Amino acid sequence: MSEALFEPGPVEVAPGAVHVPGWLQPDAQGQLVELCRRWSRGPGGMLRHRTPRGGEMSVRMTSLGWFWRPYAYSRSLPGGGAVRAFPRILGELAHDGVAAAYGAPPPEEAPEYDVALVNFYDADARMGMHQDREEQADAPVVSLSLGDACVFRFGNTETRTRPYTDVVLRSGDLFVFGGPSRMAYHGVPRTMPGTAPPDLGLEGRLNITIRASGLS
Ligand SMILES: O=C(O)CCC(=O)C(=O)O
Repeated sequence: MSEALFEPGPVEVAPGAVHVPGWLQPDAQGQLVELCRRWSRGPGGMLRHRTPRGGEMSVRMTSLGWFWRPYAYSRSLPGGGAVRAFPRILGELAHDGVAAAYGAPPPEEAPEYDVALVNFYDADARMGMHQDREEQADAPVVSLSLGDACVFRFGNTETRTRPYTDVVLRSGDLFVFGGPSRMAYHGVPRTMPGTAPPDLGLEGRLNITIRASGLS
């Protein structure tokens, strides 16, 4: 597969929604994959959540900082144990990611990121169009992709349907959506199995979305 000599800079997909291709260097991607492995073995494990309508999500997920299930956060796991603490490195990556996407915000406006969802997609997994609406803060959502590429569908704030833009997210890409796009519907209609960087040692796709819950 041919590769671009230089990664393009940030691309605005919609107002407040910015794609930064190749933001994470290969060694940083490798470190995050190792951390995701550790987090996935921790309290809570990787769950396929059931939706209130009885369906089962095809993505496996673990939560950090706050436990997420469709469609609420809680401080403890369903069995009553503590949720793994929000890792400081993800807070740093979130702030750096927002700065990379938008330009550095003034320090007093820096949101407090305190929750992350780690999503694992095998070759058949996908995620339907949805809004990230369980947070009470309006800070931008920061999304990091690792492993297989995927089609990421970024839509509008009104409906799950068109207009939307399909963006290919590859390993190391950053996607930030806030401001007028914070409540945009988005989803992953498919991944592209076998496209992960060979040296990453990951079969499938990991996505980490970092958010400010606004909860206390
Ligand atoms: O996997 C992705 O890129 C999107 C994940 C997502 O939409 C979510 O966690 O809410």
